[in-house]
Amino acid sequence: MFNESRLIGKIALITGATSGIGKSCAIALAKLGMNIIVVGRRENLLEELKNEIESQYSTKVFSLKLDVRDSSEVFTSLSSLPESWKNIDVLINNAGLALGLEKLYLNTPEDFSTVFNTNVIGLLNVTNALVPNMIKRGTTATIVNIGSVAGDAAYAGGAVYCASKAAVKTLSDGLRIDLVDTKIKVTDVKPGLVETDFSLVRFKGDKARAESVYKGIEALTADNIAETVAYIVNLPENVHIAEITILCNNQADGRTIFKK
Ligand code: NDP
Ligand code: 8X3
Repeated sequence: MFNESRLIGKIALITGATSGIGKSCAIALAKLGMNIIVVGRRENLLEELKNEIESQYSTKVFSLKLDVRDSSEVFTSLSSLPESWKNIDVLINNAGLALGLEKLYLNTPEDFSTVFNTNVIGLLNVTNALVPNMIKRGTTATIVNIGSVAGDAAYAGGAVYCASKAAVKTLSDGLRIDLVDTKIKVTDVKPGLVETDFSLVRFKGDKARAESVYKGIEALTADNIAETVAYIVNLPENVHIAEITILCNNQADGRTIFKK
């Protein structure tokens, strides 16, 4: 990790900041001196995080209750940010989820729509609402999309989620190409198993089933991912990481895990 922050006073917007990886990213970037716009649907958790960060670090937090699936809400909210919060230097597209671990043909339309509308359409909504102003400003900016090793290959029962994360990889690659004549960098961060509320959400509140995912293996933590994200956004201007895969020990890829 660098000793010095290049990011003091700059602004990061993080989607899905109410828990897990997004929350850890908010804290890690605040530690680097960034002002943070935290986005999520659970307003009370956004307010708690704002208080936690502002009481510990000399940075400001703007809390924005937003459902990333709702295009008009996203464009309206992001275009009406206060003047001092408009110039976003770092975007972390993190909001996302899986629902169920069923055979593809058993996924309900409600569930597969929610997964695609959050992981893919939500990422597009937020990105397209912010990138034009990043280009107009002409300054260095970084977009980090939280993909997954699940996007590299399908696994049993995970096809819908895996396809959504494959889309995140392709959108990241395409955006990097479309921004090649700018100072905007695009990185796809692909974690393996990270112990967060992810499995609790996937299994719709079944705590025992969610906990069993992380038994017999020391999974990554949200902080492990946030440290890597902080490293990426704090790199010198000429260094552009296209993609990074982060696994815990005893995980080899999205499908190969050894548990004790
Ligand atoms: P969490 O369930 O802890 O966090 C998910 C976050 O996404 C929450 O803050 C939630 O906020 C937000 N979110 C979900 N839907 C919406 C929405 N419609 N609008 C706005 N925010 C939304 O899980 P993780 O931290 O693990 O997940 C973060 C990202 O990391 C996801 O994209 C996930 O796919 C990815 N990932 C996770 C891995 C893991 O093993 N945990 C591995 C690889 C990638 P709220 O409910 O308040 O809206
Ligand atoms: C989340 C990790 O292994 O549950 O992207 O697909 S996994």
